[in-house]
Amino acid sequence: MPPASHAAAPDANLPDAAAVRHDWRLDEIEALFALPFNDLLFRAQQVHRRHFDANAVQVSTLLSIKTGACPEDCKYCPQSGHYATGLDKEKLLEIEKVVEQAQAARDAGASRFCMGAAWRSPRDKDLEVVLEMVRRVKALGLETCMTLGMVDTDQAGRLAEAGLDYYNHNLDTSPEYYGEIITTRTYADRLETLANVREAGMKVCSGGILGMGEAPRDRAALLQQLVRLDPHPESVPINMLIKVPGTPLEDVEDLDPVEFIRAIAVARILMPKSHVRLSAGREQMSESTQALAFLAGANSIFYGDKLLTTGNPQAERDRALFAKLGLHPERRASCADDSQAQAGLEAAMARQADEARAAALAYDATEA
Ligand code: SAM
Ligand code: DTB
Ligand code: SF4
Repeated sequence: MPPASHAAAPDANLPDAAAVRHDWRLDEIEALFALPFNDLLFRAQQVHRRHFDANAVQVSTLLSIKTGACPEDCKYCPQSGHYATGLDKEKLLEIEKVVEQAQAARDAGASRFCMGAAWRSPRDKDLEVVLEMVRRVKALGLETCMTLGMVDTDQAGRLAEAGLDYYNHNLDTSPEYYGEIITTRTYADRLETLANVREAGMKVCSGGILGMGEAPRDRAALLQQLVRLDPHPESVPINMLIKVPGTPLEDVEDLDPVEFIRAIAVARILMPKSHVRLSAGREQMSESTQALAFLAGANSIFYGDKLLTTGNPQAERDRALFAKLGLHPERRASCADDSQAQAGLEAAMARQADEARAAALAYDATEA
């Protein structure tokens, strides 16, 4: 596993075919989706290499700080109070518990800590606690991200003031399909929250979920909506639906992994400078599909055994995958110097790669 010091810089000599645009038409986006798979991936790789080290992956860890009993009716969500998913609901976690988890995530090598709450929007008394969580997690040297539902301008301003780096709020699907999935808040509400986050000066994390029974056109229309945001979201999570028993989408038909990879590649082409996150659904995905996602331009993951309430690949499995693919964790832009944690993850990965090489050599020797 090459450590980050061997990282290749973005290649400025590659053609800048996909200059940053916000006016992509739906037919143009659909034409990208319709390209032969190899052509699409080649184009996405070129864009990717123009702007990023193609072997670096940003690593975030998630924690649910308030679980379940959500008043919203998002049909995909195990935390909605409208569906019987057998989830144990929990009150807002204590600040010390959050700090403890953030420290563990940092020590395991995460560079960003994302905290999620099952709220329609935060209440004032909750926000006070959450602001303190931001300050404390940031003091550990981690980037901070929160997803708390809708926020108004005042709430966004206070979060920004506390030092929150990113706010996650997903558009989830196309405007046309949206009403099939959520009825308790509108698409316009979501766009307003994103505008409030941007105005407060925070970085925007916004993406969606694929595999909810949407049509190919809806996937193109979701990406078109994201592209219209100016500037583009810095982080674009692409989730594959996790079909949780008890939710209305538990039996929806599987999305073909090739279609999922196409969406990642198109997102990469449309939003050349954004981090595209291969988000929920990795535990159910083969290593080959994940490898294709990285080839298509995904360059961020959630790392750690749990997402909010569902499973994620074991950290050890991810380290092995990174070693197998020669990927390395991306360093934080604001922290060019060695952070202990990054060094820790790189060291763990390097060890794993050495072990794999040693095992291969031993095998060769017995064959000879
Ligand atoms: N309650 C807040 C909100 O919805 O704005 C924040 C937490 S919510 C769980 C964050 C995101 O997780 C959702 O917008 C959705 O995109 C994603 N998500 C939830 N359940 C999912 C599932 N079963 N599969 C994939 N993604 C899911
Ligand atoms: C995002 O787009 N995906 C993450 C994060 N943002 C908050 C959440 C995925 C949740 C998957 C279902 C669960 O674990 O409850
Ligand atoms: Fe609530 Fe967020 Fe789940 Fe929707 S996605 S039900 S808002 S926790």
